[in-house]
Amino acid sequence: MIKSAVTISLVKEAEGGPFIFWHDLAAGCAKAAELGYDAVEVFAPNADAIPVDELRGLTAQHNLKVAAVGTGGGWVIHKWHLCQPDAASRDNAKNFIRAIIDAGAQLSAPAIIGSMQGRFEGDVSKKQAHDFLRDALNELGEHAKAAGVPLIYEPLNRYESNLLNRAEDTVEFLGTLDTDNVVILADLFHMNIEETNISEALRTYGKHIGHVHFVDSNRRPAGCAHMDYAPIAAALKETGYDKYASAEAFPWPDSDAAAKTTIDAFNKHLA
Ligand SMILES: [Mn+2]
Repeated sequence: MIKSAVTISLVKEAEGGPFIFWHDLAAGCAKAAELGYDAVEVFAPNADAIPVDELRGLTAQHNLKVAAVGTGGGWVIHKWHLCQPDAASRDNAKNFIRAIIDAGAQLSAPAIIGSMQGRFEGDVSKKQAHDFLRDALNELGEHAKAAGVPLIYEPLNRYESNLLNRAEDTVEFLGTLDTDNVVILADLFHMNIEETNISEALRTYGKHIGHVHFVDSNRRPAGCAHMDYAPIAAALKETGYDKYASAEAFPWPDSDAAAKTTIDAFNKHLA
């Protein structure tokens, strides 16, 4: 059975971004539980800002899980990523992610590498960047394995990264990793931009899918644009997907309405 989740951002610098709830874990968890969500996905500025004990208490109180934790603060706040030309910056990025893997693991929540993957540009060739990404995913994937959680890698659309945008390229790249602990985040917004056919791409990912960002084509909540969810739901169910569909979308028209719209779409298509 696919489970529902909703995002809570604690990152001041990310304001205006695609997260449903903002800056208040207690209020976000209470609303998520009231609407019937299974879990929350938490985006914090850094590992130390993930309040592990508070989250453990809130999720226990509301019978929720923590679906995943984001790592994008390293990019949004520090402009670090895994494909920068100098080793010191790449190490900063890896250390930042490693600490978030450890914090999330205390809540059984895997970390997501999205914007921290970076891009190739300047003196860094595409091949060099893929080598940097491969090394980082191998190292961090094994680190996550030792902590008891998978590591989630999120292919982004072409306007956010030029490393891996499409399912067929991503699956081929996954085949070159030494670790078996990296899973894919299928974000329907990114896929709508890049894929010829979203449900076919989900079948291409198949067993590699470890998390879904459940959102509409314009990054508003599911049900607010022209995404066709019936074939998407069919493809996910066909692959046996049983992890989270998480609302990572703009809080449109406001946080509470966005959370309600998404859980209604989840119950209609994915439950
Ligand atoms: Mn996403």
